[in-house]
Amino acid sequence: MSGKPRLHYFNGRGRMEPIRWLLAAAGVEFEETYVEKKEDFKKLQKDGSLLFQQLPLVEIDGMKMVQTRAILNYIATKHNLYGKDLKERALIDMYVEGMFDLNELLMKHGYLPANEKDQHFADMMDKAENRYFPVFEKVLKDHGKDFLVGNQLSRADVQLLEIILMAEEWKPDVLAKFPLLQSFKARISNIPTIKKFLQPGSQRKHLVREEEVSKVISIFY
Ligand code: GSN
Repeated sequence: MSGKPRLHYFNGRGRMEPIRWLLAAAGVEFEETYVEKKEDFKKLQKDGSLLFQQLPLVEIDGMKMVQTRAILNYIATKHNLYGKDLKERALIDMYVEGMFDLNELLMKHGYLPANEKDQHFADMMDKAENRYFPVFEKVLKDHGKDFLVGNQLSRADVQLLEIILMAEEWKPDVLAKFPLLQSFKARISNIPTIKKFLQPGSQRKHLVREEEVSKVISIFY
C-alpha cells in the first residue's frame, strides 16, 4: 500500500490547484512539499524527479507523475470521476479542455504587469461570459440534470466549480446571466468533500497576492 499522494509545487494555485481540487473532491488526503525558492526547484530537476524538468510533480501510488493533465486523468480514472463509457469520457474531455483554456486566462491575470491588466481582463471576462459559461449553461438546460455529464459527479463538475469561483473573484456578478450555473454552483459546493475543501483552513490556495508574484516568478525564471 502506498501512502498519501505528495504534491510538489509552490504554495499557491497555478497548475497544481485543479489537482488539489480533484483529490479533495475524491476524498483523498494529500501532503504537500512547497518549492519555496529556485534552489528547491533546481534540486528536483537535478535528482531526476522531473521527467521534463517542470512542475507540478505528484508522487502517487509509487509513481512520480508530471504533466497536469496526465495527473488529473489518473486521479479521475482511479476515483471514477471520468464518465462511465468512452463517449461520456469524450464529452468530459471536451468540456475540461475548454475549462483549461479559460483557467489559463484566469490564472495568468494575477501575474500580469499593470499596463497589461485592463486589456487582459476585458478579454478574459468576454470569454467567460460569451464563450465558455454559455456552453455549460446550455448543457445543463438541454439535459435538465444535476451534473454536466451522465448524471453523476465527474471531474468536469469539479473543475467547473473551481473556475466559476475563480471568475467570481475577479467579477462577483459573472454568473448573473446564468441561472442554471448559479444553482449548479450551490449544488456542487454542497457535496460533503467539496464543502469541506471550501472551508477556511483547507489545502485550497488563495488568489495570488501582488507581493507574491515576484517570488513565484523567481522560482522558475
Ligand atoms: O501541464 C503541465 O504540467 C506542463 N504541460 C507545463 C508545466 C509548466 O509549465 N510548469 C512550469 C511551472 S508551473 N507554471 O506555469 C515550469 O516548471 N516551468 C519551468 C520550465 O522550465 O518550463
